[in-house]
Amino acid sequence: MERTMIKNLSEKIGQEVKIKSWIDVARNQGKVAFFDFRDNSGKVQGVVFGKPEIEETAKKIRSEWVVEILAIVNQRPEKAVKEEVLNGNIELEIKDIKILSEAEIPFDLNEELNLDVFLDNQPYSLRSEKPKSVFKIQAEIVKSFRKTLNSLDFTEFQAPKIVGGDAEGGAEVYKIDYFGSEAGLATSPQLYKQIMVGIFERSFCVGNVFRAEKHSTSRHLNEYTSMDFEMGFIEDHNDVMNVFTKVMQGIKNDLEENCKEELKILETEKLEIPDKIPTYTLLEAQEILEKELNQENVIGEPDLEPEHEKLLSSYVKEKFNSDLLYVTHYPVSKRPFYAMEDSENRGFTKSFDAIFKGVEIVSGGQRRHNYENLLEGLKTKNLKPEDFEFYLQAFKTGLPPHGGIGFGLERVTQKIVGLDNVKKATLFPREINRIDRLINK
Ligand code: AMO
Repeated sequence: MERTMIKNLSEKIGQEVKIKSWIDVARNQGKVAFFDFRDNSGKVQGVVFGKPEIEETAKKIRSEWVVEILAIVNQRPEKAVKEEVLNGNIELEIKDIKILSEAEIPFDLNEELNLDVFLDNQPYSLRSEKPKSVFKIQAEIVKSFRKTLNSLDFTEFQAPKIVGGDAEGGAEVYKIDYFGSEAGLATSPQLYKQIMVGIFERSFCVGNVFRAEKHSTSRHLNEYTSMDFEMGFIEDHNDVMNVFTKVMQGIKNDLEENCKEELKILETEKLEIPDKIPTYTLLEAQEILEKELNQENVIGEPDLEPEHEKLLSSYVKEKFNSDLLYVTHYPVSKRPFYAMEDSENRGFTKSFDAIFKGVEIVSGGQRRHNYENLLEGLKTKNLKPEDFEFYLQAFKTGLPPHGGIGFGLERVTQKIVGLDNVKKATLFPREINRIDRLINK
C-alpha cells in the first residue's frame, strides 16, 4: 500500500491507509493508547483499542519514535470534532504498527528553552513548531528572492567561496592555507557579481559568506547567507532601490500566500512595503534624528548607530506606514572602494542602506564602472591595483554603469518573524563562541 501524507487523510474517510510518521505525543490509558502522529504535512490523532496483538508494541512507544501505521480513517463523533485544526474531524483506528526507529529525547519539545540549550540541541529542538516555522519562512524568502529576480531577467550564478586574499579589501577575512599559498573565505560575492554584469548584464546569487568578526552581538554572525544582485545600465542607485522594493513586496506577497500557517504560529505582524519607500540622505536622516527625535551630536557622523536605525524605523512606520526605509549618500570614507562618488555631492557616495523594522538588512548602491575611476577608488583606500588584477579585467574590457545590493537572509528573517536575536533565525549559527557546540577556549 502507498503512503498517504497526513494532510490528505480526510479525503480517505472509511478507507484503510498507511502513514509514516513521528510520534508527536503518546498517551497510554490502560487498554486504550492515544497518539498524535506527525509528518511533514501535518498531524493527526490515532487510537489503539481492542487489538491485543499490538497492545504491547503500543505501550512501548514514546514521543519521537518513528513508525509506520496501518489504520482505518474514521469520522469523529459530532461533539469531538475540532473545526479549527487540520484533521480535527477524523481519527485513525490503528490496525498495525511497525517501529522504524526508537528515540530517546532530552526534553519535551514544548518546553521554553534558553538560547544555549536550544542551540546545543538543534538536531532535536528545531523540530518544534515555532523554529520549524521560522525556517519554513526563511526557505520561502529565498524562493521569493529568486522568483522576483528571475521574472526581471536576472540570471543566477554561483559565486566562489574560496578567494585569493580578500574579496572586498576589508579586514574580516578567514585566512586558509591553500596548498601552501594563502587564500581566504569570501566575505561577499562582490567582485564576482560585478564581473557577471559584463556577462549576463543582470545577475544574482545566494550563498554563504564568512566574516571573521570577533564580537558577539544580536545582529552579527560569522557565517551568513548573502543574497546579492547586480544590474547593468542603471541611471543611478535609485534603479537599484526600485528593484529591491519589488523584491520585498514579492517576499511579503509570497509569505502571505504560501506561509499562512507559519505566520499564524509565530503571530507575526502584517508587513507594510508601500510602492514609495521613505528615502533620506544620511544628512536628512540625521536632521530628523536631531530635530524630531531628540538625539544629540548626530549630524556630521559618518554612519548611523543601531539605535538611530531603530528610531528612524519607528518614525517612518508611524508617518508613512512603511516597515522599510532607505538611507543614501554615506561618505566615501565609510564605503568600500567600488562605491560611486556623487559628482554633485562630493565626498558622498551613491550608495544606500535599507533599514527594515529597526535593522540594516541591505547595503548597496551604484558602483564605479570606469576603469580609471575605479583605480582612484582603490587608491583612496590604500589598496594595490595588482591585488585586484583579475577583477579589473572586467572594467578594462568594458562595463556599463551598474549597481547592486547584498541582502542578509538571517536578518530579514529575524525581523519578519519578530525575534530578538539573529542567531534564532539562523540554522546552525557560527559565532565567536560556537560552532554547533560552545567552543572551549
Ligand atoms: P555589507 O557588509 O553591508 O555589504 O553586508 C550586506 C548585508 O549583509 C548582512 N550582514 C550580516 N548579517 C549577519 N551577520 C553579519 N556579520 C553580517 N554582515 C553583513 C546585512 C547587511 O546589510 N558587498 C556589500 C553589498 C553590496 O554593496 O552589494 C556588502 O557585503 O544584512
